[in-house]
Amino acid sequence: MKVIRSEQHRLHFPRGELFGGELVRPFECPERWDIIVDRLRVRGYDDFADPGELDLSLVQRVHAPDFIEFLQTAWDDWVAADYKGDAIAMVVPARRMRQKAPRFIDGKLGYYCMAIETAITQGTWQAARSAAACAVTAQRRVAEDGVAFALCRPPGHHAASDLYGGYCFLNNAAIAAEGFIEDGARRVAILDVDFHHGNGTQDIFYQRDDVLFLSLHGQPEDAFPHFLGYADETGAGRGEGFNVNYPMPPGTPYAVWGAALDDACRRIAAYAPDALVVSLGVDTFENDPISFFKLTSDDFSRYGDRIGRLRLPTLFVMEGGYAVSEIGVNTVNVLDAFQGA
Ligand code: OKP
Ligand code: ZN
Repeated sequence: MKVIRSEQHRLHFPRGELFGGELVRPFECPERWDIIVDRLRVRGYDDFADPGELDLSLVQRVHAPDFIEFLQTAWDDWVAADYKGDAIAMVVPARRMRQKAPRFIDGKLGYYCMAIETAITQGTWQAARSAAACAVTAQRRVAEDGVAFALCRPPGHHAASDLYGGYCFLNNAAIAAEGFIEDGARRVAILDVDFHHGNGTQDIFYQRDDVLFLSLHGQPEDAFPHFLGYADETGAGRGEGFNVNYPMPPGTPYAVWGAALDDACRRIAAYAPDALVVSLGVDTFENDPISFFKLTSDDFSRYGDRIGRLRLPTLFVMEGGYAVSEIGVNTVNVLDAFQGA
């Protein structure tokens, strides 16, 4: 299986993440990427490549022009305001406030932000672009090989058309789905197995019937992103019935999670998509420091096999996973079992 990855991910690593009222070392750290690469090599993956130049027209199909412009200029605006730290949003347009992008950077950050733990740094835009480029380059590879892995960092599934946050800036999986459609796919399914609800991906395709979105995640009552991901969010307009959420409670074991995955796989099979995008987060792991499901490392093999039995052209796009020492084993267990199915 071809692996598309870029060293440019290192350009994004904020000094701190706002967590529990403290600035802590970000959970979403460069070592995550290194440990996945190491494990891939151990397991015999040797077909690594850099992404090609990012096709901005695909990004524009997913993200609003003003949002793209904001991501490109936010750091320079922040520096021009003479701030010394990383760019962090502080004030957001909450209920009954005007939803209008202001001129000053503090206001812009809040306008485009869905969760303020996520800082923008000097290299954030370039790193986010490289991750999206990995997704698109890997997507094009699926036509030849039937499968590919985009080792994206930063992740993407919380990013909506005009929102960043939850460690995400550009929605890599959504951009890749648009790539499949541009290449002739009539239907694409996106299966989001990250612990967190893929609010950005859901929102981007909510009104569409050519992209089926399914997400297994910690229930919003208890889990980030808190304000989306309920089971009654089923799509709107032509998209009614093409959004499927499986919110699950704290302590969920594989017996329950795997049953939800099986239901999701049956729905995907019934939809008969031309391609499948898997938003692959491994923060469902029992020892993940910020999540509450109880999957074991062997469970990642179990579900990789289930996805493999769909026999669909499949693109894996890396999302979350914060148990850094086990992130490689868990991620590659999915890929190995997929290939062995
Ligand atoms: C990104 B991805 C938990 C705080 C959560 C943000 C989590 C972003 C997850 N107490 N902070 O979906 O893995
Ligand atoms: Zn996650």
